Amino acid sequence: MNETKHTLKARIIRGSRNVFTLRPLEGGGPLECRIKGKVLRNSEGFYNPLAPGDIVHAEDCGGGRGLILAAEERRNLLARFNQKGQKPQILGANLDLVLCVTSPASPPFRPRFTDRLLAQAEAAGIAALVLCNKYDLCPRDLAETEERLADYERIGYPVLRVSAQSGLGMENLRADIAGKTAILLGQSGVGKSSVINALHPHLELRTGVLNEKYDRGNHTTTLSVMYEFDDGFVIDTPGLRRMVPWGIEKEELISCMREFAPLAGRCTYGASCSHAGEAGCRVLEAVSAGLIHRDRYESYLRIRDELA
Ligand SMILES: Nc1nc2c(ncn2[C@@H]2O[C@H](COP(=O)(O)OP(=O)(O)O)[C@@H](O)[C@H]2O)c(=O)[nH]1
Ligand SMILES: [Mg+2]
Ligand SMILES: [Zn+2]
Repeated sequence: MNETKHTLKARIIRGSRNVFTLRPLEGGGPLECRIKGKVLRNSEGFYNPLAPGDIVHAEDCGGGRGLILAAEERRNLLARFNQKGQKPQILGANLDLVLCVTSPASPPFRPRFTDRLLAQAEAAGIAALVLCNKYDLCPRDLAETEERLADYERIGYPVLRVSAQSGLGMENLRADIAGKTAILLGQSGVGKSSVINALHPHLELRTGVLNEKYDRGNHTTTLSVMYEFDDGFVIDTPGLRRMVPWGIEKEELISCMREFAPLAGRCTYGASCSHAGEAGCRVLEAVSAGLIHRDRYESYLRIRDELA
């Protein structure tokens, strides 16, 4: 009888590869948990068995400690291929929105990183938007940034131009993530943690890339952390330097790139076209006609090269 009393449902809010912090769904203090037994269903083959947003059943052992008994089926998950671990790493689970964070400078604008994030979000079936932070900076190349941001809008992604530093656009962001579980992704230094601080100053998250350099090689710095608010959840992902997509078949890639997707199967060589130079390729025609941005096409080729 006592046993059922101590079993609860909880949300993963952070974790390494074997110790996790859970928040009981019915509220109350967090629990530090390990997994009972060796493996969890739904988690085999991953670098990390659980990620923020996962819902688990746990046993409260008292003193703020517990044991994870089982994980619920995920509605969706966002992962990348962890090259060091040679396994897919779950960045977040049960997500409503992927915020692909970028900056016009410091670090330099890298739209191809954003393309990878967007493709992974499409593959996972999760809504995504482009969040251009540091919009207070006025670099010489803002024109280049704007040209690509406009293209993201053209192909159907919402784009938010914000500054965590000046507060520009933060109210729009607040409105877009209200009531949702959102994940912030982007290369190191674009301001993911700063954006969360700007939304919720009391959190005082560590910011700056120096820490990440210092912590290089430390597993915990490469794993996600969820922040809980009255009006939703936000997941921060520290230390993302590379974004190698995972779980996409080569032939499926064009379906994960929005403006390419309608052309799937329409080339002369049908589904076997690699869109890399074949005659009668609708994708190449669309690039020539300006319907697919050359940079996005370059992203396509590079991602495709990395897919198994
Ligand atoms: N000028 C400017 N700097 C920012 C802005 N947001 C963040 N930064 C700075 O960029 C650096 C990296 O920010 P951080 O939040 O740690 O980036 P993260 O690695 O993506 O989490 C820090 O030095 C921040 O102070 C912004 O909107 N404008
Ligand atoms: Mg950070
Ligand atoms: Zn083709």
